[in-house]
Amino acid sequence: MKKFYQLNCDNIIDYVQDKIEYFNKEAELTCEEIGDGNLNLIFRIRDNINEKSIIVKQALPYLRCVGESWPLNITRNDLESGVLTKQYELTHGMVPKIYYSDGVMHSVIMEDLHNYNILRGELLNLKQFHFFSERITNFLVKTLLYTSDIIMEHKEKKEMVKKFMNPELCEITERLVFTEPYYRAESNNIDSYLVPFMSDYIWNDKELLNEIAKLKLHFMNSSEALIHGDLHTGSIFINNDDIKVIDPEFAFYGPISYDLGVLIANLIMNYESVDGRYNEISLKRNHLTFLSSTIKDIIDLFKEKFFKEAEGIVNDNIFKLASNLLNEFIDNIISNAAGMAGCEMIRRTVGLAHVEDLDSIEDEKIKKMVRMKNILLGKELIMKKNTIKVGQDIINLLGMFTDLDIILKL
Ligand code: SR1
Ligand code: MG
Repeated sequence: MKKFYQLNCDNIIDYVQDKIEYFNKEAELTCEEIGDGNLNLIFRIRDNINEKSIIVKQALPYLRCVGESWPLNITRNDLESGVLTKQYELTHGMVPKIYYSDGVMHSVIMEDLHNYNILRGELLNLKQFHFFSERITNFLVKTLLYTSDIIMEHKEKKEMVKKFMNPELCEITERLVFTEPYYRAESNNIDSYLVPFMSDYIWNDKELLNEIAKLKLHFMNSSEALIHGDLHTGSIFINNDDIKVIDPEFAFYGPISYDLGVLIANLIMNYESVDGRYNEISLKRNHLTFLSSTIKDIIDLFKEKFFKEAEGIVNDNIFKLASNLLNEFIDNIISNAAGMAGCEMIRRTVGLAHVEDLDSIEDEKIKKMVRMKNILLGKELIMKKNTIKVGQDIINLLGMFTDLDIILKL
């Protein structure tokens, strides 16, 4: 009877050679632990002579960034392999290829994207990718529309809802994105100067809390499509002509707006942080122009592609007879995506898990201002979500708190 054991650099080479026929049996392989994420062990196994490598990802039985006090079921990696397989098929390879999925070791052996870099890091270095909005909207439409009731046979879709139930990882999002940042919870990672600010602008704003609660219920109760569930800029690999989306461990049947909202939020946070990390005006301006057109295009291209593809193949008689169903469905996605983006921005500033874009700003005074601006912008997106219809509506909000330092006398 085969048993689970934790992989490490001493035992993993034998494990890999036993499971896949990828490397020559005599090859001299090296192992490097490269995981710095919040949840898993990740290793790169390489044959330096033949320049071949693979990645092994193994689930830990607890939340890595919190410790054993937050236990997690290790079977979550099995779900992730299932999602990657589905997304690979739907997108013709926009996610890493799986070589082996191990239901005993709860590990996945997959393609190493060694000639790609993480998008977040590239954006932090002011790199621009003008094809990104086109590609990521293809990924969104293929993975979301084609797993939804708009196109799928309804019983088959319900089987998928069952197959991709992911209660533990959903609970992390429900707590860390939609609950704990909105009161003084112990899990929050908040600098003391933000405590009175949060009290004034967030924690005591009952109307805002009501909107956030509604977004949480929407997240929990809308089995619209097989969503990625954590589509931030650290979940996307990129090079000069291609992207790959990784890490769908938070995937489940949820609201389409969540993927779109998280992505937009992370691009906005990069936008907000540019001022704090660079001085040269033309360099900054150029990057901000690229980011704002990317954000705008993602919304507009998503709407256009989702509608066009759905219109041709919608699968349900009443859906076909309805006069405006698709337009209304897409409009709701865009409004809710704005709200989801607002929650992601607030939680990445004061919640348990932050983003490098904001935290790496060295000048403390500028960091304080950027964080406050980010929180207020997040709030605007939530409160004005019903007015967000097209990409430009989000861009119009980006300039709102330009003079925050003057307003708040920082
Ligand atoms: C405790 S896990 C923290 C965050 O990391 C993941 O990437 C998700 O965004 C999660 O909320
Ligand atoms: Mg991740």
